[in-house]
Amino acid sequence: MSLWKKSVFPAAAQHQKLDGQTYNYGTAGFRTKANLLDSVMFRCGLIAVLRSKKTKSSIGVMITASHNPECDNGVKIVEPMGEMLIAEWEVYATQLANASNEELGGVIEGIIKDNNIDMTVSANVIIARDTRPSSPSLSASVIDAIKAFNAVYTDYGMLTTPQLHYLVRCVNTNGQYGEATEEGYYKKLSQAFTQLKIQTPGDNSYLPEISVDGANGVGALKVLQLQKELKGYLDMKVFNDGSTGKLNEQCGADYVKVGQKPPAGVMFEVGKKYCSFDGDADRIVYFFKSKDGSFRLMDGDKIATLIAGYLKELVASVGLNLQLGLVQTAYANGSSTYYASTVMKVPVACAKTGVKHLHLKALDFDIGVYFEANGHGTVIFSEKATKSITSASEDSSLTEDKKQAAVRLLNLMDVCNQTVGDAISDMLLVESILEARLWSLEDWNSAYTDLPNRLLKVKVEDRNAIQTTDSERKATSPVGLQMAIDTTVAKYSKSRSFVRPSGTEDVVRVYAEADNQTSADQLAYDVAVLVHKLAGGVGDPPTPPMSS
Ligand code: NG1
Ligand code: ZN
Repeated sequence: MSLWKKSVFPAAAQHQKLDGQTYNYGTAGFRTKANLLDSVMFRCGLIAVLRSKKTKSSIGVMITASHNPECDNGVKIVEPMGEMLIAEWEVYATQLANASNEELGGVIEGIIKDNNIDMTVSANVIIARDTRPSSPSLSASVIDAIKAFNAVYTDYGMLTTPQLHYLVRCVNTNGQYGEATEEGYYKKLSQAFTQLKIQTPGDNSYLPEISVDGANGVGALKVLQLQKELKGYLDMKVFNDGSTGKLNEQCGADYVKVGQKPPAGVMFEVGKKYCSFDGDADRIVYFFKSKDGSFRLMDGDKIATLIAGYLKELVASVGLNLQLGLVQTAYANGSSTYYASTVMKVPVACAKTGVKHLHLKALDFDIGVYFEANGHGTVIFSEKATKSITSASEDSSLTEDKKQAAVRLLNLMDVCNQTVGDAISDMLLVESILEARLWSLEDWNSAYTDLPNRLLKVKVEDRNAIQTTDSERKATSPVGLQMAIDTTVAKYSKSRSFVRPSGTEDVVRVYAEADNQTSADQLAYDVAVLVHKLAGGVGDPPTPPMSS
């Protein structure tokens, strides 16, 4: 018997797979009710060790269910450079998660054989978790697996998802990306941010103050930590900090974006700046109260265009030959795509939902800005971009203006968390740009006006009955659905609609936009009815919009 079996089998016996449960490595890992996840966590611990042996690098495991309700939980595996687990290994993770204890040995052997893994190579796993009550015991299940494989691990306790991604990259680059500690993360971001502030002329109308909706999650705790470093530079007032409310309940980026309204627990006042994080602080949206009292949202699309526009200007003012591009998903508002490509003249690419897809597409550019409309995104700089920005910032033959612009780019690069979307880092990035531009949130928001839109969910028997192509913008199955959607869309002006199975919930999502809200609502409803009819809807058919 192989040596590992002697310790893995008895440990696995303590983490039996539940009968009748099927698990899928979805848009962002495994995610479901927390009480169904013990065996999945153990198996993810096994996968992390195997991946670590295969890559001969440290691998991350993050325990969180992001914006989902507190009773849910989940797990994501992080690659050596801080990216999401590669697709080929998602398949292995899924096989392992669905293997009974009897099948487990065979599946592990298969993975070892397929990948030629040398089991004598040492492995290292880095673990962190969010604030959910179920997270400590699920994290313990991951650790059981690592111990059973006799591998090394570091448990960082409670962190935001992007902090864990950052740490994995730091460890694997021997500190080149930053110091591999939580303090190192604050240090890197705050140093770059304060440098940018020092460079910006002092006497201006920028408001160095922001109210942060922490979604009652881990982001709230971490903003308070960062605040210590940014005293006198940015005043971050945290509400929904977890001291009373429940995680993601009536608060957080998803609640604000989907409901297009402010979160609970906020004193919503004119003239103030607000932002909302999600439960694991990898998403952010901004909002404010306009003078007429209405709610205004700056979502991921607005954040992306703000960042891309500013970076493009800086690159041009230094005179660098770097290709900057924007990556969005089909959920990006049509107005943002038009504004980016036609007004800002930034090339726009469309990727499938899920940051792993956006991240991959962003690698095609020297500077790739990627954002989901829901506020999940970041900027990545290629090696070429990093090198040319760094050397320009040190080039004494450049004019002072050009050099200053290069130094700004360098600092902005350090404010970005290049491993994954990061609410804290994105907030600092946005604040730096608003200050440099002397923009209020009203100024920023007026760049373009969103097309009215609606997002709906439809319950069906098997959501995978819906198959899509063209970055999820067209349905290829069930037969006839896309044709019916096209006919419906044609009835409305400036309209667009698409459907896809969610990767994190057992639903089909329907998106629609049109030139007015009534049409967008009606179109979404019409398409939801089509999905319910043609794709095996369960329960009552969708309810018509209020206005009709
Ligand atoms: P699914 O459930 O696959 O639509 C949702 C979001 C994604 C992404 C993931 C991970 C929408 C429409 N979908 O995915 O953008 O953020 O959750 O958290 O917002
Ligand atoms: Zn999240």
